[in-house]
Amino acid sequence: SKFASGAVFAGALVISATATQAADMTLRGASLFDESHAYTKTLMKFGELVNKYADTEVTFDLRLNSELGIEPDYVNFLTQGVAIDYAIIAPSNLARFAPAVPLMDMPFVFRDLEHWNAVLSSDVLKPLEDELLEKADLKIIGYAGGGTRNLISDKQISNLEELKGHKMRVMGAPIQARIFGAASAAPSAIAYSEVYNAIQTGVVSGLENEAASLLQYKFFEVAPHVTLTQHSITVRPIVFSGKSFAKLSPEMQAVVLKAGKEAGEYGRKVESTEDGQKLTQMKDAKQIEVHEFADRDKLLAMVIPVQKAYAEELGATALLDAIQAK
Ligand code: MAV
Repeated sequence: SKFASGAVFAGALVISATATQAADMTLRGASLFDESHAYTKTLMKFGELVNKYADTEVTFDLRLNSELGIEPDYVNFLTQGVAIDYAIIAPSNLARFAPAVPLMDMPFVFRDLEHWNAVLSSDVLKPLEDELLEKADLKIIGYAGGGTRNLISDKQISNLEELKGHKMRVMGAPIQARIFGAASAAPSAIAYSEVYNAIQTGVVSGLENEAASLLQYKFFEVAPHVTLTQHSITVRPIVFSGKSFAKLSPEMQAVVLKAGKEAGEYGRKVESTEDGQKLTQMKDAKQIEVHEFADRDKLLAMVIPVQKAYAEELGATALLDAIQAK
């Protein structure tokens, strides 16, 4: 399997000090991908920036390629303060702890890259950050992302008729299934690490994902059709364990916050630039066939009432309005 199962080991943040020597610190992180993915580049940049701003040397132990499992595993680790200190977690993977957080990556919430950037550069998401800190003891220290999520399927889908009843994997947040259900597909929540096999064995006919992740996990081997629904622009919160954060000195806390914010900005530039290039690369290599989607406006009209209902259920209507007003 391409994914390791989530190994559990305790004690991530390690601080040792002797009488003669300043504290020497190690921070451990986890990534789903290798160094070529903007996801990992963001986390590596975070480490670099911490060392640029800190007075003492920090050792970064970043575990790549799902060595420590997938994002739902990372969430468990971070909230308990074991195994790792920081990671990137898709908002939809935070639903279990903070149900309103998946408003951040709800399909069709952003009009375009400019809107997405305006939201992530503002403090409009602050109420969601507060909810996450309060309910899960997780601190969002920056926002990366910027890949566009499209449909990836084992058959051609170019219009609503072809989308009808399409069995597709979605992320575990209930809003993801509701949106794609409203769009007339047949969504089911499956762990990211199981998706390739689920398509290969015919459990589902596809998923939705960004170009960089499609390339890295070679989903095109089992699902070579990409449909440009452009339903999401990826939001990647850089999440720090509240338990680990509390152990840092006030100076180091300030450094972590500054480095997280800047690493997020860096990651956004990298991923939004690489996204189109990676799609073209796979197209040129004949690994994928790219299709336009004819009925995007109709799709939008079908899902907007679901977005509104979801926000209302969570008492987050004002927040959704504020996001849309950006
Ligand atoms: C993508 O590869 C990433 O955005 C990652 O954060 C998600 O967990 C994953 O998709 C997914 O769809 O579960």
